[in-house]
Amino acid sequence: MRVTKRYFRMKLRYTVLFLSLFILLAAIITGCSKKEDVIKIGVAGPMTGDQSKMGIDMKNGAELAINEWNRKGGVLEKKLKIIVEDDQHDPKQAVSVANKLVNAGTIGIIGHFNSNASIPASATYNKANIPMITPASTNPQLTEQGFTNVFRVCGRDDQQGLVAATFVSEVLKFKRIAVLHDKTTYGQGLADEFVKAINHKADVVYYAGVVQGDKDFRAVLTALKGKRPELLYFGGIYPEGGLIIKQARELGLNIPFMSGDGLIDQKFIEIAGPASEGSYLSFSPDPENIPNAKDFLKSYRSNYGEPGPYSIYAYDAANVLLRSIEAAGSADGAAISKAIHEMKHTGALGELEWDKKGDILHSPYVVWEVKNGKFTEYWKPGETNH
Ligand code: ABU
Repeated sequence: MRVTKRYFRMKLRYTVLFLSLFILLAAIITGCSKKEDVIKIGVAGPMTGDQSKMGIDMKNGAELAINEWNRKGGVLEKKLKIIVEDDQHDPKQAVSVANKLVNAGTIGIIGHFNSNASIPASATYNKANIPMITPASTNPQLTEQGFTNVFRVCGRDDQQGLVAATFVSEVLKFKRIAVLHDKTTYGQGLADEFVKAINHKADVVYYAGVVQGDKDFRAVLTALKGKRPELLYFGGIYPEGGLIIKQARELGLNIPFMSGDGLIDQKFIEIAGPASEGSYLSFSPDPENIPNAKDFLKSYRSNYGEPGPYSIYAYDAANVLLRSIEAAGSADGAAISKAIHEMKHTGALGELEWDKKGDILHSPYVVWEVKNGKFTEYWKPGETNH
C-alpha cells in the first residue's frame, strides 16, 4: 500500500515537472517565432538635450511613415517595430547606439541627425551590412567613404555653402566677411565650404571656432566687431547660433547674419528673440509649396503638431527604406541597399534618386529670411533682383 502511494507521488512529481518543461519550451518557441514576426527599424538622433527638438522631429517623421505601412499590413507580411535610440549628438554615444541597434536586430536605420554622429556610426552599420539613410547629415565626408549602405535624402554642405557664398557675394555684394563655427564636423565643415566658395570674391576678415555648449560669446564677438565686417556667417546649430546673434546685437554689431540648415527651426527664433529678425539661412525649398508634401503636412500636423525642418526628410527616408525592403524581398542588407541605389522614389519632397555614393541627384538649396518672426523663402540661385 505504502509503496503504491510513494509510486503515485513520484509519478505525479515527474508529470508536473514534464508539463512545466513542456510549457517553458513552448513559451520559448512561441517567443522566438513572435520575434521573427516583426521587422525592426532603428531611428537614431539627439532625443534628449539641447538639440532634442531635431531628434524628436526626425523620430516623428519616421514613425508616421512606419505607422502608415503597419496600417497597410507592414512589409514582407510582417509588422514593423521602431526602435529609437538617443545619441545625444555625441560621436562616441552614436557608435554605442549603433551597436545597440545592430544587436537588437534592426535591418535598416533612419539617422543619425548630426554629421559627427552619422559618420562614426556609419562604419558600424557598414560592418553589420545594415543600410542607413540620414534625413539630415549634410557633411560631404559621410558619403565619400565608399560605403554602399549609406544614403542621405538631404543635400551636402559643399552645395549649401556654395549657394550661401553666391548669395553673399553676388546678391548682397559684401566684401568683408566674419566667419564663426562650432568646431563640429558639420559646423566647421559648412563654414569652410562657405569660405572656399567665397574664394576671392570677398575677404574673410575674421575666422574662429567657438565651443558647443558655451553660453557667452561676447569676447569673440567683440574681437570680430573690431575687424569691421559687413556680414557674420555662422556654421553650427541653433542653441549657439541663437545666442551668438542675440549677443552680437547687444554689443551693437548690427550687420546681417547668415547661417545654414542647423538654425532653421523655431527654436532659433525663440532663443535669439527679435535679434533673429532679418537672418539669412540656407535650406531646401518650403514644403508648403511642394504639391506632394500636402498629405504629409496634414497627417503630421494632426498627429504631432507643426513639423520641424527635418520631419519630412525622415518621413521620406523611412518610406524609401521600407519600399526598398519590399523591393529586395528580404531582410538582406546588401539587397536592400542595392534596391535603394536602383530606386526612383516619388516622396513628399518630390522625386528622389541616388548616385553611386548615396547622395541624392538633386538638392535645390535656397536662401530663407526670418521675417516678422517666421521663416520665409527669400532667394534662389539664378535670381538677381533683391
Ligand atoms: N545638416 C544640419 C545639421 C546636421 C548635421 O549635418 O550635422
